[in-house]
Amino acid sequence: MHRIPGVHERLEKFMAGLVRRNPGEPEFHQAVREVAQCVVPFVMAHPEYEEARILERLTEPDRIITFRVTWQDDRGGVRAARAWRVQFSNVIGPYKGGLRFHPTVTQSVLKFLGFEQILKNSLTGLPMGGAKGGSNFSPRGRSANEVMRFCQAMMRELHRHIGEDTDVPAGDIGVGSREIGFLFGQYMRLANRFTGVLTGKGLAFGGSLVRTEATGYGAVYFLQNMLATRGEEIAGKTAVVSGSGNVALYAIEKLNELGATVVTASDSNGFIHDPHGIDTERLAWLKELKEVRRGRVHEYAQHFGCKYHEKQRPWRIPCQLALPCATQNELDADDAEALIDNGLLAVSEGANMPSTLGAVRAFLAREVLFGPAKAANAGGVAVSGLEQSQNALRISWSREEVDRQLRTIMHDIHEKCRQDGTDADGSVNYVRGANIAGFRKVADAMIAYGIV
Ligand code: NDP
Ligand code: 2IT
Repeated sequence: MHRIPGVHERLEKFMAGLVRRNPGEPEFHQAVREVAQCVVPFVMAHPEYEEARILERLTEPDRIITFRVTWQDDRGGVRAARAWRVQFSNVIGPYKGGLRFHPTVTQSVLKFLGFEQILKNSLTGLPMGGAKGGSNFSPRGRSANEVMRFCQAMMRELHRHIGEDTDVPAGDIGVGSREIGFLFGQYMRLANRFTGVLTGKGLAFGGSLVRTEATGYGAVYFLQNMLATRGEEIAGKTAVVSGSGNVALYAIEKLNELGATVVTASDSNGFIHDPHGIDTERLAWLKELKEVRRGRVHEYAQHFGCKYHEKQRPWRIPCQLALPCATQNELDADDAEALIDNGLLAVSEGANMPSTLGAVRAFLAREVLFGPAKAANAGGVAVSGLEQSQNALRISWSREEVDRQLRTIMHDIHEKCRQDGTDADGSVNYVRGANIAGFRKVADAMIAYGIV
């Protein structure tokens, strides 16, 4: 990057301006810096992007809708939460991205997620813009009726801003098929229209086969593609996975199917270490625990007699494959060094921005195969895009057909990363590849539109 004179100054000047314009938003600054480190030299080498001020325009959301959600708990108490929809860019398609319900949700978190989503959606090759939304509402410990009332109250405002050709939300942390059902039911009641306005829907009302599995499966397909560049495969390897939600569970399922031994899973209270491996039978138990009983991961350790490490993360457990699938900044530079010292070969990010900038730097410096989130976890939104296509065509494709398309999309994303990320020595920097390939398509569309 330092080959072009003035790159460092241009990057720091750009970042200083961004930080000044967006005070108190550290996650957003972090996500933009990761992209800008790769894109600034590229932009400087392409005056048309520089003159059109693409990077400055792309880091300013089209709009942010903020609203209050008032709802009633089971005891009749009145509750108020804050909700957002960050409509970041619809340059290459209608706004698209998930909704997150978690007490840690802030405008900064949703801006980082919405910004990442622009480039991720671009990489899928499907016509989807970037957005994200959610609320600081905490679903933990709430009854199904409370969650339903919250979803209905949120949609009372959100329905004005979304539509199948405008903005199509989906799930993320704390928003799974149950919440999408509540949100969709309320949208229909308010709009009196049955359209593909949300993705991740139930199979009975327009959902796509393989959407539930898509993010986890896709992260493993991406990992397979990266390993193949070094003549390696998943079979026989030990994998460490964090999280125990939608992404983690189906990453574990696919890793098992391909012959890896997955030895960890976690939640925000700690992780379990099961040297036997979370095999098919144990995974079925874990899925029931998380998806049906909505229990905690420590119960797995009690049931199967393995170790539970309270308030710790799983990165000190030796492995060749690491898949962070819980949340942002869950893996720092020290964790990265520990993983590398223990023989790490590859990382595939199931979660969004799970590795800190220091961790990413460590992985790249030590030539670990590192699949960044916007490439590695794009399978989820890609199958959301396929759900939109099926809804528009009013048909449903088979499991085999959707899975085939998912594999092809992950393979193609890997190829795009290779094209834009191959260094002089032949190694691939997937961070640079993903950022530049994702950026170029959006930038070219912006140039075509003129000054808008
Ligand atoms: P879920 O709500 O299904 O699961 C989230 C998991 O992460 C849970 O195990 C949860 O534990 C843990 N977690 C959440 N917040 C924290 C936290 N602050 N600290 C530690 N652990 C935490 O969400 P998903 O599996 O859908 O999402 C996981 C990640 O994958 C997120 O980064 C999301 O943005 C990303 N992602 C999701 C996609 C999807 O299609 N669902 C698509 C692409 C990316 P606990 O129960 O204790 O909160
Ligand atoms: O981060 C993500 O890509 C998602 N949560 C999925 C978004 C979607 O629209 O399916």
